[in-house]
Amino acid sequence: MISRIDLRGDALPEGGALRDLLPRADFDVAAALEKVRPICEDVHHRGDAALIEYGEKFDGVRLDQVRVPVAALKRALEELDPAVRAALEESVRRARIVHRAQRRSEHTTQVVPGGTVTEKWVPVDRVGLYAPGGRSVYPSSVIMNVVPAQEAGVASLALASPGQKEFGGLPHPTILAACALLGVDEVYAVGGATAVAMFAYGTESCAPANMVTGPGNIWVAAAKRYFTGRIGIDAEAGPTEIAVLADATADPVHVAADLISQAEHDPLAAAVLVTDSEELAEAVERELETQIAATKHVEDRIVPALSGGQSAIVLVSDIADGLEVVNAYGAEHLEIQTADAAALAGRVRNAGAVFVGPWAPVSLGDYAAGSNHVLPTGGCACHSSGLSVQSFLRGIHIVDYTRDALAEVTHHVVTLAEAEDLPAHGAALKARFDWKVPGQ
Ligand code: HSO
Ligand code: ZN
Repeated sequence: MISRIDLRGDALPEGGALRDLLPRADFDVAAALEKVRPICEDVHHRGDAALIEYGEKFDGVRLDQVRVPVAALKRALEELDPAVRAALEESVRRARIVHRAQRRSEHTTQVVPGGTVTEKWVPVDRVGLYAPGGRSVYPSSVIMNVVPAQEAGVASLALASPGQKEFGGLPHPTILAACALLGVDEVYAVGGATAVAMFAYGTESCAPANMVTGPGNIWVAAAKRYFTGRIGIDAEAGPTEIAVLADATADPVHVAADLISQAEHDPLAAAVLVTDSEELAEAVERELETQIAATKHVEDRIVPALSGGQSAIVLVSDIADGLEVVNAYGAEHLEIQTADAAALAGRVRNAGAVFVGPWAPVSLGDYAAGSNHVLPTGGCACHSSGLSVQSFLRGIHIVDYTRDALAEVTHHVVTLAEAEDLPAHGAALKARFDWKVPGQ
């Protein structure tokens, strides 16, 4: 079912050429952008009326108002299964521990006597979070977005999630319950690209946000791209990915289970095993067949994900080559299941998150490791990080110089301004002093 790519034998190609040999899902955000643009502009011009019309068209629900009443949030929490509530609470508790430790403190550097630069960290004023509906109702993702924003000190947080027919047009009750648990009471029954447009432009019911985060389908990714520059975004999240770097010591039962765990998300999800052991590859192939027979979401997601061009077993000559392959791939999630997993993990350069050894499966990170599960996909791990407190902060430099400190450096500023043919820049300093070129 899963294809093989054999990279044993010749030396591995370098960088980009190696990346081109590796599988990856086709996620064409640029094409989706053209379809999303008129919808976003419609929300801009017609506000809530457009949101209500699109809700009817795309989600099949006719709303009187897009804002979810606070009473509905409270009710959802009251009616939540107590075991689910306890698990969500534990997930929140662990995520808070990790994200609280990420908070940054203000730092002042004395550059010269009388001249300081202070770096101050200021949270974004207002953030819009998106939580998908349909196939992906993930209260855990609400936690992973809300906790870092709250720990960063974001004062205004709103969440949007598509209205669902079977819940009277409200978003899924576990999404509402997660919001109530986290103290988010501004929730909108709005889905997909229209939710991003609502947050970007604002409507009669919803004030505009400075930033939009949260997972979503290709339409959400396209809307985020459309508004980049106007608002901040976390990332254009693509289908989920797991790569496992494993040697002969790995347990094929664990490896197969972990590959299936992420294939379960989406027919476009990617599961990639990189190994130097043909025996392990064969055992994992057998295990995949056995375990798939006993799981859910088989035909609609797992089989297409594993047999799609985005998934593969990659055979390498040795684990050093395996490390090169996973670094070239830059997986959203990377598991290391080798004899020296911790040492190898320290040599990983490109991955959204690294899971070390047999007792740290990706599913742990999805729910309860304390780490964030909103991570860069599609190879973006080579330039971006997962969601964190830092994602919601802006660093502002505060420059404070005395007269003497400014006087001391004026000749350098004037020289550079003249070199750039910008004499007025230099004049702005000279105007403050009875200034002559030193030594003349
Ligand atoms: N693995 C997904 C997150 C998730 N898993 C939510 C379960 N629920 C992307 O990191
Ligand atoms: Zn997952």
